[in-house]
Amino acid sequence: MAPSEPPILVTCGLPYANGPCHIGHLRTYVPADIFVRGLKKMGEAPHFICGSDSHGTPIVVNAEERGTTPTELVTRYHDHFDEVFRRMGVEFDYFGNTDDPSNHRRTQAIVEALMEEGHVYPREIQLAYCPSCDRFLPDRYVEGICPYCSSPARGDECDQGCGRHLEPGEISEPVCKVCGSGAEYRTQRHYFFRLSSFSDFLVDYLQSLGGTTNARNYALEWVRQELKDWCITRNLGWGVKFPGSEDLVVYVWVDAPIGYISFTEEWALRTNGDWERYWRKPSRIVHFIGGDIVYHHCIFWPAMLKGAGYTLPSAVVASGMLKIDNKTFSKSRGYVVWVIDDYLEQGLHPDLLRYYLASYTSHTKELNFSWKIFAEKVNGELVGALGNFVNRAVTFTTKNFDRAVPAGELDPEVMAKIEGTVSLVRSALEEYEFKKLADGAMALADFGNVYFQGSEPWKLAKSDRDRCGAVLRNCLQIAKALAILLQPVMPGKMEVAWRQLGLDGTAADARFDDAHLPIEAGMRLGAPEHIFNRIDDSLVSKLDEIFMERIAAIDAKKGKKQGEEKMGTVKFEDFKSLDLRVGEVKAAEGIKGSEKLLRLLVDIGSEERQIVAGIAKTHRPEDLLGRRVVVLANLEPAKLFGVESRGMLLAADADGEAVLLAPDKATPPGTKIR
Ligand code: B3M
Ligand code: ZN
Repeated sequence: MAPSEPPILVTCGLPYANGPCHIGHLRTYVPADIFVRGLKKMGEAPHFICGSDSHGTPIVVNAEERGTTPTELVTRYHDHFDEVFRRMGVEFDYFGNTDDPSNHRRTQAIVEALMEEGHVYPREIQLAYCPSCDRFLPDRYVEGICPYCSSPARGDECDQGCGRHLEPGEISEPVCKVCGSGAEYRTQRHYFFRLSSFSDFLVDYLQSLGGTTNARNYALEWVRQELKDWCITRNLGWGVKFPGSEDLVVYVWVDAPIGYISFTEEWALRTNGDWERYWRKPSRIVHFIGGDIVYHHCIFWPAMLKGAGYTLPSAVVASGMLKIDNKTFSKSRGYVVWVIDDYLEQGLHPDLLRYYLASYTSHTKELNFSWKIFAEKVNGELVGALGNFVNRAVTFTTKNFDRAVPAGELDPEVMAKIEGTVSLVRSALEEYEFKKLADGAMALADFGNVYFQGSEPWKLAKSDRDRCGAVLRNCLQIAKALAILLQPVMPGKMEVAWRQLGLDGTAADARFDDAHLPIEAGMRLGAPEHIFNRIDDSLVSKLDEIFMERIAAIDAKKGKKQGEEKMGTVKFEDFKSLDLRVGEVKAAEGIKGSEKLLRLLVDIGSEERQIVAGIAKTHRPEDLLGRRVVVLANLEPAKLFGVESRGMLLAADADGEAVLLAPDKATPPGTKIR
């Protein structure tokens, strides 16, 4: 393929190599991958670059807490992200690491260039210093109060209040995060980037910046206010050494975006490519990022590039936020879906999630993820509309035309619909509107279903075989167009469709313009098979349960902490109101869809009670038969997984493992406990 002019480079915000990949990450990476695949379908030859962000204090703090080294930690998560991207079909041309020597070299070269041009200067500043640890406290090593809004804040950002980036020395009432002592301010020499002198340049630059309006507009608002010079050094051993200094490294937000350049160099080295075509000469650079790092990409980064004489990005595409079950995404509160454990390892196909992420809402709006909506989208849209249409076309042709594409005219109406969809998809990609792309293609699938249904080929098969053949050829043409148009979103599944249609080559290699190339009459189809499978209710329950359990475990931990802090006394009367009895387990079985719960029948003297107990992970049903247990018999009834539970077994909670209580010698069922 002839290289595009100007050459196109697409990048994704670099994941911190500091923890596992969750769906929030994919909200940026999947659309970027769709964009790149879409460009290829338009005949462009983009390159797609990303890598791990390996520096910064959170990584050092995390490594210390785990008793490991930053290098070890970073390597582990680098490999993890690399694996996730491969498995999710996010195909970078190069996935680098900001701790690689090439990034150290490129960062130092850029900082030196900025110094030579007078854009970097030293200044004495007051910095938080911990007397008992005997060290300066950069960024995450210090906590305190936000000077702007008085919320509790971290050293580098007001994470719980106004969300501002905090410069070193700004935080009030600093406390050392390592030992908890109050920190003091001490003077130290640091280096500043003269951001204030880039205001006029940035106003001009941002006005013509492509990408999504959210990025451009926020950035313009900031630039129109006052820009402060930016401290670009830190007292830390981990990072890129600041040129000419022994004890300073550059701030992580300097060397992280420079990764985009050094990864391009690494890619060029391996492929005989030319990195300067992208970064030293006119090119089209498109950055996909999360909506929370617009400031860094639209203000710091272009100013640095301008100051050091590199090519400026042409577009910044910022994704909207993610919600889980309509709650704000939060790892610490359990509102998170981990890509490997919660999704891929549950046997779910990557393309289903890719489709969800592309089609749920506009790229810049808030996306809500829940397993229920996931199942609805898969069952209704992918199985019900798309899969069903392709399957009907292929199966019907197989049965009635011996698996060969029938002859017959292609309907002008069908061809116009296909052409209209192709141009819609192209403009969707130009606008970074992936929902528009997915919806447009799905509307073509709906059109196909209506066309098939309305033409009644099952009747024509008997009454007018030629017309029947023509209808099917039109349907197969639509199916081919769908496979091409949706390949960027669902690359794996659309190859399955492609093979069934018996087409040459791959859906990946086909261009959008091939969508209206007539499908050849007489061509043999592949064997029909369902492209998508229904997600059944029990799977949804199971996935939901994993999620709910995580939240419950976190809440329980918090509750336990609080409980331990203020466990008051109860009156004997209150204790006596509990109907506690010895019981005997008469029957036990699992509950469909739940990994944790067992349904038990327990003899409590007066009757046999149905009780649902969360002990499936620790107890096999057959081992419970005949066992004596302690039952709380007057607990309010509750329904769990649709099964009524009337009572509760008492168990010790040994770090989440249930240890059942039992009388210490033979005691008849129903015996009261006092
Ligand atoms: N590592 C991740 C984030 O803040 C950060 C991105 C760097 S991009 C150069 O979302
Ligand atoms: Zn604040």
